[in-house]
Amino acid sequence: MSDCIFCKIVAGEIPSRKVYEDEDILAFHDIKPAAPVHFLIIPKKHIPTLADATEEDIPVMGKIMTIAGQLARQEGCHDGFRTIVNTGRVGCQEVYHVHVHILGGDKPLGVML
Ligand code: IU
Repeated sequence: MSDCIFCKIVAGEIPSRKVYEDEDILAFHDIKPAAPVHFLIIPKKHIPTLADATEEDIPVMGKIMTIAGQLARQEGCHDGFRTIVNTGRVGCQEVYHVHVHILGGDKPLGVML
């Protein structure tokens, strides 16, 4: 989608600090980190919210969830992390391109985002 900021990050039109990339997904550091480790994992395909994901998105959404632990460890989360997906107005979603927040650090993280 042309006016989607995360699509622009995927296209390389806006720079990001990449954590991981393959043909289906991109992971990059959040510009306003809410924890010592805070990055986002997104599908390259524009899916506005988790509520818009369909059966055809099962492989990419599954990939995001199954690579999360590997990327979190790679970024220094050796004793767990939080995984957050904000969805829609009530879910306080700000960017309408589905993304999984990965948050971690040394100390347990309270309720956030
Ligand atoms: P939310 O789940 O939609 O509420 O969170 C969007 C996140 O995207 C938020 O943590 C922002 O700091 C982050 N973000 C970003 O990393 N890069 C950007 O260019 C923009 C938002 I706009």
